[in-house]
Amino acid sequence: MQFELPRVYPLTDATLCGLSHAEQVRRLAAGGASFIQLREKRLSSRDLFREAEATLKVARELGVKLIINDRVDIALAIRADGVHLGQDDLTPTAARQLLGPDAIIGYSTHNLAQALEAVQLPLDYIAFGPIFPTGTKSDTSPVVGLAALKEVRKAIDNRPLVAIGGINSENAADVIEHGADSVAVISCLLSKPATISARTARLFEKI
Ligand code: 3NM
Repeated sequence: MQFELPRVYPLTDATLCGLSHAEQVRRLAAGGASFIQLREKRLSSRDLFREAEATLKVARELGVKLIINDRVDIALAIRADGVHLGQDDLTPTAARQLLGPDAIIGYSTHNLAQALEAVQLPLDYIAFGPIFPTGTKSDTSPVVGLAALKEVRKAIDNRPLVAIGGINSENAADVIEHGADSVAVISCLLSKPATISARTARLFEKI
């Protein structure tokens, strides 16, 4: 479970930008992204499997690590680099058993108690959010804010910490200052498809 989180961790969103996940990976990688999460909640398992397979092919060509949101079965079937799990998904322990020691496994937490619990789990990174209000996810937990992020940083020691929710090029440096190793972002990179690569590069420059 040794890997270095890049400062910028983009998640794909086909509804928001209207592009295939594979094309999003191309554009994000052109801006410098090397670690990307495929996040897709609308498709049937069959269609998601096909999309994910096509996306992984592009990711491999570009040297990008690809993580699948929620779906351990899809990650396993396509041999993705790992999975990102929410509080209601298969447990990290079960996912680790299925995916093995080399898979990258991340886990969403939304309060200090969940983050502390996560320290005991076989994870590669802990995500915490939403840091700020976000319009991208409708069923988010309450906004946690920067002070809580700082508290989580202290509580989880040097565990890799990803901040998510409402992060953009204006507030990202502040988020890093409050203890995040990486910022996970959707709308600040994908809301305008023509500028995905440029926005990604700009976010890297900011942090
Ligand atoms: N998870 P944006 S917030 C997917 O708090 C997701 O766990 C969150 O999108 C959490 O960068 C969020 O556009 C949405 O705000 C992030």
